[in-house]
Amino acid sequence: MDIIFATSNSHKLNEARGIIGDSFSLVTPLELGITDDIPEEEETLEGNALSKAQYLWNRCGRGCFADDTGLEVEALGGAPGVRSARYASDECDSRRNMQKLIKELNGIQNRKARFRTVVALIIDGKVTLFEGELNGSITETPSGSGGFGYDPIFLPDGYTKTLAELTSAEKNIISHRGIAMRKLSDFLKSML
Ligand code: ITT
Repeated sequence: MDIIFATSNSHKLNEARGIIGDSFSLVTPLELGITDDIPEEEETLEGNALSKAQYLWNRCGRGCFADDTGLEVEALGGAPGVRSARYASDECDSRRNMQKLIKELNGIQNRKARFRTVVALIIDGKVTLFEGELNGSITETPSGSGGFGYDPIFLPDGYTKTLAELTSAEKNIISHRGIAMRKLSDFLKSML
């Protein structure tokens, strides 16, 4: 079964293929020749995931899903949250985002954080949401070269390595996106 994953983030696509790629063939908007900048202007992860999936559904009328993920830092009242991609600037620069976060947490003892992913699926016009989260803490310096985004400064609870020091398979087992995507995969399989 073909399903469209409404993302322009190749790291996410690789992660999703590693999780549900055995059972479903994931196609991106770009692979379908759609180069539109899909809007992401809502105030919640749910709202953004839904608006991205809805955009694709309106454009193609084919089964599709989108995810929106945010890093929520307890001492910062849940920031950067829904603004994780553009925390430091509009350029979505991961290195600058991490630098800003480390600076904001300078001298703060409570470094608790969580990644939260919301996936919105639309099949036959019907919407279903799935969620996953990963608890951990923000390190004082980046470490590791795997993953993407904030992975080098995120230490999952119970681990001594950052997400960027884990293999992609290890990250997928515990990650926010891994959890949400496995729920999506189980749901899709139940429809076959
Ligand atoms: P699409 O909207 O095209 O899917 P995006 O990069 O904008 O891609 P999100 O809005 O979901 O993706 O994610 C916001 C940011 O959160 C993203 O740019 C990363 O900096 C960060 N992020 C998301 N998932 C992450 C993960 O698994 N590990 C580390 N950082 C992550």
